[in-house]
Amino acid sequence: MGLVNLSHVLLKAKERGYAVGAFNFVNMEMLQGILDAAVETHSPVIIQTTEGAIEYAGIDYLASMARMAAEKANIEVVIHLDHGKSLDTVMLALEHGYTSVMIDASDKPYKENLSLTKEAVDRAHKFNASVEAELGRLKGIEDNVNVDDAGSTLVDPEQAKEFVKATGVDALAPAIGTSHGAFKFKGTPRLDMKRLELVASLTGIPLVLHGASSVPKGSIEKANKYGANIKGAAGVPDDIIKQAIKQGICKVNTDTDLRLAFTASVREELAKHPEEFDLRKILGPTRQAVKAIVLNRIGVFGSGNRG
Ligand code: TD3
Ligand code: ZN
Repeated sequence: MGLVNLSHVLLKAKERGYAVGAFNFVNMEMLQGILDAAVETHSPVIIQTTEGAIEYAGIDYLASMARMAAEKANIEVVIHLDHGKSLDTVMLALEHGYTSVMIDASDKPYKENLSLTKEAVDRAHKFNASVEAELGRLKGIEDNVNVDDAGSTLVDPEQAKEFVKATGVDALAPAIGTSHGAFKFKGTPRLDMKRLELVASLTGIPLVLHGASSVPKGSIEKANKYGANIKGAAGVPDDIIKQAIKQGICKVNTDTDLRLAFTASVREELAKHPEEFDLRKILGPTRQAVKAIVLNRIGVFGSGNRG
């Protein structure tokens, strides 16, 4: 109960065949919406912040809100650094009580990724924190960086085996065809499940699916109805997520779905109540909209009553 590290929740998930949701937050309403859903369903939960979120809100605010939320929740909560790009950010997160960090050197040459990850593992394990790394590279808007087709590659399973052995990393994010953001597929959504299965069997550690948002039609329609202009959005369907969980995915990252629900709700509240300027009246329903997304995701991941 309360604050635990990533291995603690993922090893159980791997053994029992479900995944734990990792949800990004940048403010109090998002954090509360996520936690409310996890507590209500007795689900373990991973709350995560990117470097961009830390730049936006300040790590003191984010870490103290997250620690307080974890301590008072009667479920297992992991506080995770998402896409940490340097050892400096990793150390900053560890010093602020994060129980898990991602070192994402997937844009660097393989050898450099390996040595940075190994160093992050040595440092994080001294704090009893876990480490996630990435091999291959996802397309899309990743935090503040846009990775195009040419910059993206899928994971090499044999390399993954060697990487995991050499670094002692606790969890691995293999690029298998997802991308960050709201525009993941042009045609039929497809992931490289064979590659995923191979990585799972060759590495034996819990795997992480990035760029996993489902991009719900309801959020897009609501946003567009109240003034947004979002066209051609497509996410990962729930049945593909379930298949990926069967094949070794134990942590599923969701950010875009929360952003879409949040902004669609704000648009709706402002449009429906043009006289309103009490923030609580606008952001109260918005917090509920975030919660509804997380409740749905927990249902898909099968993590309810495992907290
Ligand atoms: O790491 N993340 C979240 C942060 C970057 C993108 O917003 C994910 O893998 C989730 O990606 P998404 O865009 O599918 O929610
Ligand atoms: Zn990601």
